[in-house]
Amino acid sequence: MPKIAIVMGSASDLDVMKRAIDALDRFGVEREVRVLSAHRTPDAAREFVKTAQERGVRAFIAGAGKAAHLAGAIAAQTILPVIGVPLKSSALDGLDALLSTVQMPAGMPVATVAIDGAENAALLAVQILACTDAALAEKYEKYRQDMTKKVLEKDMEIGGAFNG
Ligand code: RP5
Repeated sequence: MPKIAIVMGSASDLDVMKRAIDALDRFGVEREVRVLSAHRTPDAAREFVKTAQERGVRAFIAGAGKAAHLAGAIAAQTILPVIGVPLKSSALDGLDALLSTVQMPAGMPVATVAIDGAENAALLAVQILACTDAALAEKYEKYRQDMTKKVLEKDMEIGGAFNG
């Protein structure tokens, strides 16, 4: 079964990256979770990426803070899609990680989500897999419909309370 690899630069990133793990689990998508750093464990990170496709990995989610090079370093080693999650783990509130992750040079894309946007990273990964998995696409459609329904219920509730 196709898998998503979730990689984080430090164990201290887990609280936020857990949102990606939980979202994949909600859709029943298989995942591998690793703590690997572009700076502290470059050889292990490279080995993990180089062998990922043969294990069934179809996209990476990479979360890192500060000088966040993890997503870009992974993208440099694979042609699988890489989704970067800039994390708020510094005095600069994640702006450092956002710029480090999003400002990739031409020819080397990383799909960057919002600061701490781990859940959206997982949803995007699900959408990638859903392109070739009809059952997953159906689950995703249902998730979207449920979300729309909830917003419209709130519209009724709040509109009802304030519009007389
Ligand atoms: C980054 O530095 C990690 O992704 C983490 O967000 C940040 C701090 O790491 P620790 O010093 O807490 O291990 O590389």
